[in-house]
Amino acid sequence: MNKIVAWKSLPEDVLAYLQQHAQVVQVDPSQHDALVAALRDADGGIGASVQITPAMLEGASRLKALSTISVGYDQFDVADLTRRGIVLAHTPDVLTESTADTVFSLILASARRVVELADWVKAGQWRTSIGPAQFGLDVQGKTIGIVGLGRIGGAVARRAAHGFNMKVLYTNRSANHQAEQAYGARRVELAELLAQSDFVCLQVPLTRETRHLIGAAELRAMKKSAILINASRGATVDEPALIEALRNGTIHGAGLDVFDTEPLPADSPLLAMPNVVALPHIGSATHETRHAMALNAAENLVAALDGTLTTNIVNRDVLAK
Ligand code: 8YV
Repeated sequence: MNKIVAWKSLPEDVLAYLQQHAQVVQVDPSQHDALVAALRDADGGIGASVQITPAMLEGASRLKALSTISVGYDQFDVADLTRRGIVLAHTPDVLTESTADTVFSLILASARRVVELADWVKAGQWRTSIGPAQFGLDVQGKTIGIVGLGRIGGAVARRAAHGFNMKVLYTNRSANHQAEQAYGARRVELAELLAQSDFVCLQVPLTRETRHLIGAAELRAMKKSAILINASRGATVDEPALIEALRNGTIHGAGLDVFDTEPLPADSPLLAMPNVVALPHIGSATHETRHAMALNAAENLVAALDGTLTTNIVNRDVLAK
């Protein structure tokens, strides 16, 4: 029977499903050495939120497949896995809509100051009828610039165009004809997107090319009234430059679900800024979606170990080896 290491706790039914197919060893991810030892002895692995480095896989000679409970796979060295002949599977699709909902809640919360004003009410500050000091910015009818129009970007574009009558600009490696037809999305260069958008929304995976894609110069290129939304990965933005831009009024505000360091350190200047909405990386975090992701990842892993997985493979070239 195959042996599987799980470094994230799994819903009961998903664990039971895996146990029908393999012996499952559950490891507390904070116990680094125990995880490395378990991987050394395993045929497959499933988990999320832990960096799996090449060094951790030295001696893991039986390992045939890893399955991440996420769409993002920046926690793996994909080229190294491919060299080792290890299949990497991920969970796109099942989290698209709930993550797009998170993006939209950041847009609305930042523009309409939902968190700040709800705290203000709870603090007993609402003593007379509100005035301009509590006003926010419109969302409907504005321009959204989506940097990276893949699955989640497309679901954000649909909400923006159909739900909020927004004009959609986007950048992407290739044209997204479906989004152009269905949502009137217009593909532009990053410079034009930054200059025109009221909301700049990052939807790119973290790669060498997208690391610090938004730095001081890009923030300066945005409208002073614009809001930056990031629910992709923290490192797509130069965080110190963003803090500076928010402090100086270079941009109006930011809605952030991801950060350089997570959990966000208690002394982060972002926490003291009224023009920042900060969430604890909840992109896909609903009961329904997290369950669907865990099940999807478990099914991916079982199929990968069987040699029957055809979808959700990150390093397809490993199959040619
Ligand atoms: C979670 C995510 O961080 O799917 C991703 O790439 O960022 C999130 O869904 C992760 O999956 C935690 O389980």
